[in-house]
Amino acid sequence: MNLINDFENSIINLEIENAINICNKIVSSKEVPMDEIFKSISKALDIVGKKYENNEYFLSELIMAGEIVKEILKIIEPFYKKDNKKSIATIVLATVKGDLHDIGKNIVAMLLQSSNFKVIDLGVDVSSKDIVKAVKNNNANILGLSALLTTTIPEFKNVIQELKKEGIRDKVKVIIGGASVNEKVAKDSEVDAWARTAIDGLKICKQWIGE
Ligand code: B1M
Repeated sequence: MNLINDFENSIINLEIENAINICNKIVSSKEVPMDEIFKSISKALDIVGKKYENNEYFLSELIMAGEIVKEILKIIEPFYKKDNKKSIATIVLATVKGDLHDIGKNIVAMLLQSSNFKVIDLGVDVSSKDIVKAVKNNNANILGLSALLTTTIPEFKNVIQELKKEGIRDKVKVIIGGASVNEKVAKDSEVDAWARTAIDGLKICKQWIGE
C-alpha cells in the first residue's frame, strides 16, 4: 500500500493522528503532487458521506472527518501562500445561506490565493444580501459560491436576483461549486459557470481575467 492510500484510509477510518503523520510524510517526500492530495481528500470524504448515508457513520463521525481535514489543510496551506506579486483580480467567496460546509471553498481559496487572486472569503451561511454587499464594496471581478446541501441550491438564484436588484449583475462573473452542483443547477441558477473541482474552478477564473 502506498502513502496516498494510507492517507485516504486514515481519513475514512477517522484516525486523526495517523492522517496528520501521513500527510506530513507525503508533503516532505515531495513525491506526491498537491493536486493528488486534494483528490484523495475528496475521495475519502465521499466515502465518509456514503457511510453516513448507510447509517454506518453518524453526525459525530461527519464532524470528526471535517475536523481531520481541517488539520490536514493547515499542513498544506503554507505551500499555497501568496507571493508578493500584485493581485490579478478580486474574488469574493462564500458558502451560501443555510450551508455550513467549507472544506471545498477553503481549498478553492487556497488555490486562488497562490495564483495571486485577492480573495475575500466571507465564510459559511452567508445571506445573499451580505454576499452582494461584499461584491459591491470590493468591486469584485468574480463571485464564487459553494453549496453542498441540495436544500441550499435555491440560494444561488437568490444571489443572482440580488445582484440584478443592485444593478451589478453584468459587472461580476459568477461561478458555483460544491457536491450539489451540476450543469442543470448552473443553468437553472443563471450563473456564468460551475466547477466540479477546485482546480477546474481556478482554470475558469484565470480564463475570465485573461491569465
Ligand atoms: Co455534511 N452532508 N451535513 N457535513 N457532509 C454532505 C454534503 C452529504 C452529501 C453527506 C451524505 O449524506 N452523503 C449530505 C448532503 C445531502 C444532500 O443535501 N443531498 C450532508 C448532510 C445531510 C449534512 C447535515 C444535514 C447532517 C445533519 O446535521 N444531520 C449537516 C448540514 C449542516 C449545514 O450545512 N447546515 C451536515 C454537516 C456536516 C459537517 C459540519 C459535520 C461536515 C462539514 C465540515 C466542514 O465543511 N467544515 C460535513 C461533511 C464533512 C460532509 C461530507 C462527508 C464531506 C464534505 C466535503 O467537505 N467534501 C459530505 C459528503 C460529500 O460531499 N460527498 C457531506 C470535500 C470537499 C473538498 O468537496 O465541498 O464538494 P466539496 O468541494 C470540491 C468541489 O465541489 C469544488 O472544489 C472542491 C475541491 O475539489 N468546489 C468549488 C466547491 N466549492 C466551489 C466553489 C467554486 C469552485 C469549485 O467557486 C470558485
